[in-house]
Formats: sequence, C-alpha cells, structure tokens
Amino acid sequence: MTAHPDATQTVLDACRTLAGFTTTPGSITRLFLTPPMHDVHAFLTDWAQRLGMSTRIDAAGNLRARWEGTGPNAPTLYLGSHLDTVPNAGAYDGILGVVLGFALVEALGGVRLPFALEVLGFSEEEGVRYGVPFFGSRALLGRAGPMLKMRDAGGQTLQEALNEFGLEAGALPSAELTGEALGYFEIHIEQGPVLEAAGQSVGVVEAIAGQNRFDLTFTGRASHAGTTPMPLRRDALAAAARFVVAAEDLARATPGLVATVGMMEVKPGAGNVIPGEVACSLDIRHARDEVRLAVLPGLLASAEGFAEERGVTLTVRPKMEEQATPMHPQFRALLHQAAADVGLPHPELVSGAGHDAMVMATRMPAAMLFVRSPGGLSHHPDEAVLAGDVADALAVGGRFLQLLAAQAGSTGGKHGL
Ligand code: HGY
Ligand code: MN
Ligand code: MN
Repeated sequence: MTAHPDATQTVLDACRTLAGFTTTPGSITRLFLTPPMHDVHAFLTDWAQRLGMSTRIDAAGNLRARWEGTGPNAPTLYLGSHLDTVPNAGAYDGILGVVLGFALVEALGGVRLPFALEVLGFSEEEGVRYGVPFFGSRALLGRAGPMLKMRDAGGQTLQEALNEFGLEAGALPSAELTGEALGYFEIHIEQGPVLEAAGQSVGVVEAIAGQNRFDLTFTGRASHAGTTPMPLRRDALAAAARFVVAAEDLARATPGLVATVGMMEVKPGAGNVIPGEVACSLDIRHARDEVRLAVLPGLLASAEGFAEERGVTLTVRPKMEEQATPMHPQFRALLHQAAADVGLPHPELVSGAGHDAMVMATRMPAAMLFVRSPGGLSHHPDEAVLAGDVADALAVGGRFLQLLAAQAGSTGGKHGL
C-alpha cells in the first residue's frame, strides 16, 4: 500500500478544516458533546462514505467508521484517537490520529485486508468537561455507565448532555465492542520534547505513564482584607498556594515525576477580601506506579497540614487513577519493523500524556506511534507538526498494516500475536 503522494497534504488540510470547528472562533476549543462536534462528525462521515466505509455515531458520541476485511468473521483492528480538545488547544492533539486513520484506509485504494479496520473518533478523552477522561473509549468496553451521573460546571449531567446532543444515553451499552478485536493502533503527536531533541520524526511508545487526578477544596473564611489581623485569618488561598509550591517541589525532587495544579478557582475573588474558598486540581504522573504511589500520600498530607495551620479545612476528591500501561510487545515489535522497513529510525519512548490506548489496552493488544512535536509544545495554539513527519507516520502506519496483514494471513486471520 502506498499513500497517495498528496496524502500528507490531505491530512494537514483536514486537520486545519477540523480546527475550525470550535466554540471559540479564532482559537480551538471543542469540548465533549458541544455543538462543533456535530460539524466534526459530518466532515469525517462524509470522508468515510466517499471511501466506501460504513459509519455511525454511537451512543457515546464516538464516530465509528468501518472498512470491512476479506472475510465475514474477520477480526477488527481499531485505529483512531479523540475528537475533543482542551480549551485554546492546538490543531493536532487527538484529531491527527483520527485523520491518519482515514488516510490509511484511503491509501489501501480499495484493497481488503484479512481484518476489518474500524476508525474510531473518541467523543471525550481529555476529561475537561466532566473532570474524568476517557468516556468515549470506556464506553466501548462497557465501563462508562458510572460517569453518566457526573455534572459539568453548569450542573448538566453527562446523561443529559448526551440526550441534548441528540443521542440516547439509555442506549450506551450499544456502543460496546462486539466481535473479535485484533488490536488497537493510535498515532498521536508526542506532545513533549523527546523526538525533537533526538532529531527523529516518529517514535514507538513503550508505555503510557500512570496518573492520578484529584479535585481539592480548601475552605477557610472570607473576611475583610484590611481589618483582619494576620493571626485571625483563615486564608484558603494561602493554604492552597503552599500546596501548589509543595507539589512543584516534590516533582522537581523526584526523577520522572510530574505534578500539576492546572485549575484554581478563588472565592469570592475580590482583591479586598481574604479568600474563603479555593477549588483546585491535582494531576500527578509517573512511568512507574510504585514511584507515583509512594509519594502521593505525603503530598496530600502536606496539603492537610497547610490547611490545618491556617484553620482551613481540606476536602480531597479522587477523580481518576490510571495505572502505567505498557504497549503490547508484539505490536511494538511490528511497529519497529515497519519503521525499519521504510528506512526510518525508530526510537522508543514513554508517554507522559494519557491516551485512549490506556483504556483499549485493558481489552486488546494496543500500540502507539508518536509524531514529533516541534518545540515539544501541546495543549497550546502553537502546537504543530511537520509535513515530512506526517508523511513518515503514514509510511510507518501503512507498513504496519501490511505486516499485520501478512501475519494475520499466515495465521488464518486469528490473533497472529
Ligand atoms: O492529559 C493528558 O494526558 C492527555 O492530553 N489527555
Ligand atoms: Mn490532550
Ligand atoms: Mn491527546
């Protein structure tokens, strides 16, 4: 299979068009089940139908597009990534992997493989709207039900949001995977500095770091900034600020650990009022679970201490935990082989970012190919890709499918792994 010479341009053009589907004209913000998601679905459904694929939007809002295999009972290789973005995002996080999925089908030129290809555009991976990521991929595994009752900042439940979007929350089980899965393959921007520092265009993901996300609420007492003596204050922001610095200090002192307080809401939020309440997040990650789990209790205990010494109370709500997830050894080996076959270096690296592949890997062999992030930048409007690197990703992805097909063909289409 050879990607059409201007397949790279088709991919880049599609990403630019899709970047225009946003709730914030002039920047890219496309949260889970917001109106621009309808435009994304329409654009990709049209492309899929022009390729002769069957398409549907499942009950979780995932876009599903299938290119059947040679036999009626052929297993399915799932390709794809997520359609949602963070606020003020770049144009490639997630969506590039979905677009490349379609480009790889297009590059087949109508040829059927010994397995079906199903391109997945996950409806929700970032966890921005409901604070918990991976709703779309969890729905495929029948694990999204508990999230239906979660409420967004406006108080709308996920269930209500699905119905308002025109879906049927009650039909969520119909989104679950059926039939035999060969595996899951996701191409994604690296979102970090490693490939650029190595001067490489693509890399094979060894594992995805484990992570915890929490919501914390520091509750003190609002009072007059001018008349309240320091010893009588219960300053929620002073406690929270100590916590932010403690998280940074811990991560700086622990090799491979990252800790981030990315969201903070201060109430009542007036310059002459001592903050009575602060709600903030904590995102903490490490490639090795034992390191992350060893330092977490101490960090949360320090947050308790900063609160207590100021007469502030602290509530900690765990939002999610994902174990560090190794990618499938045979799929990794095939990806390395595919890169070598197309003449590319193929470094291996750990992903600090979470991905739907973490969820899919709990059910089937999963692999990821990273594409260089110029400047190591992501979750930022200047997020970029280089055209040559996209061409390399297409070449490796195409060769990966060929190697899988050869293997599946030799094992009668069963798990050749
Ligand atoms: O936050 C992450 O790890 C990814 O961008 N969802
Ligand atoms: Mn992201
Ligand atoms: Mn992503």
